[in-house]
Amino acid sequence: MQIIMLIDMDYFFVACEELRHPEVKDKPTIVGFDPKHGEGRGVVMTCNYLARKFGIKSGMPISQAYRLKPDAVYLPLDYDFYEEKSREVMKVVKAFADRFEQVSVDEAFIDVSKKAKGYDEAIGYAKTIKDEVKEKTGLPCSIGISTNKLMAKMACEAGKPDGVKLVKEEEAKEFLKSKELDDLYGIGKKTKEKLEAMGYRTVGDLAKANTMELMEKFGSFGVEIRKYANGMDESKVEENYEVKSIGRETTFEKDTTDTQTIINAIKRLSAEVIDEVKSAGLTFKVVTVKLRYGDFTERLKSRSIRRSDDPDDLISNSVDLYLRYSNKAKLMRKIGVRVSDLTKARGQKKIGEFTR
Ligand code: DCP
Ligand code: CA
Ligand code: CA
Repeated sequence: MQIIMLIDMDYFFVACEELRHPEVKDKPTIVGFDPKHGEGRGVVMTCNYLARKFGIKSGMPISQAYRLKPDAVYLPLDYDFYEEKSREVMKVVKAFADRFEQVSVDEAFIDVSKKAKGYDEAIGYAKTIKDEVKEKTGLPCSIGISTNKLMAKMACEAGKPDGVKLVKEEEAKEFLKSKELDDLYGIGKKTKEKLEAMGYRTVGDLAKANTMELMEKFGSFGVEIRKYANGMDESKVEENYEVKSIGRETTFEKDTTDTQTIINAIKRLSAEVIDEVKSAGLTFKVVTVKLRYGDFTERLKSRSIRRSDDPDDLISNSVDLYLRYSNKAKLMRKIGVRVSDLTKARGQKKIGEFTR
């Protein structure tokens, strides 16, 4: 029997902030854009569980969060710091794994079939991992345990926060039955709407759905989600190496301070980046702009956004990063646009070999 675990950090960005601002620990706390007393634009990246009690959640406009809880603690995003913590966490987790696959900044699957024999041992092993992560990094996580990746992920969600949750193979169908369609891994908003239009309401309905009908509507993806609905997933935990990125840069013919010239270049570079992202079937989560001036000083500015493969998201965020952080008085020599934290559009695998 395979034993697969998913380790996912709890309220990750805010948990990282707690390490250096212990005073926010007992307060509803949000990492995201500046709320500017309710006038701010942009979104909540994440918040702690205290803030979630007020209805605040990831992806919500920061102005809405502010209306819900104006006296919460609002902290700006420091992606470099979270990545550093992420690396520490992953190093700890990896040491416990037979096979290790990081799937996002705060999440990794491990195959521990050789290290933990049977469910009882697996629970003890997961607790050890959880304690070790906490001890070495100071950060809380949750761990889902099952016999495949899908169910490990679903178990982890159910065990949050600060939980270790096992779903045995024989419990999988029952466990999934009453879940909402978009609670199931692989099903987003659009697929959910289509399934609902076909008369399916819950994951249990989908599990019994007519395969031919799903094929007609969704092709092989239909067969795949029906398997998921039955708790089945044959994908392996695949070793991966490092976070890769896709980027383009250009050097201006003549160093320039002209905003419009620079914005046009950003648009062109973004379009090229998106072409490559799409042809590889990927989505991205982090946008980085590189500004190199005539005096060879350089600025790199990054932002984490809602996962996307949309050119408009890339253009608006990279233009905004440029407008916010460039020194307009200096001549610009070179500009670059890069996306990272790449994931397969319909999977959640992090992809290697696309750096340029
Ligand atoms: N994140 C983001 N934008 C989103 C959602 C999340 O930038 N729309 C970031 C902030 C999160 C991190 O990614 O801290 C991990 O996302 P998770 O979905 O795992 O959420 P959290 O770790 O914040 O909370 P949970 O305890 O529910 O896992
Ligand atoms: Ca998390
Ligand atoms: Ca996560």
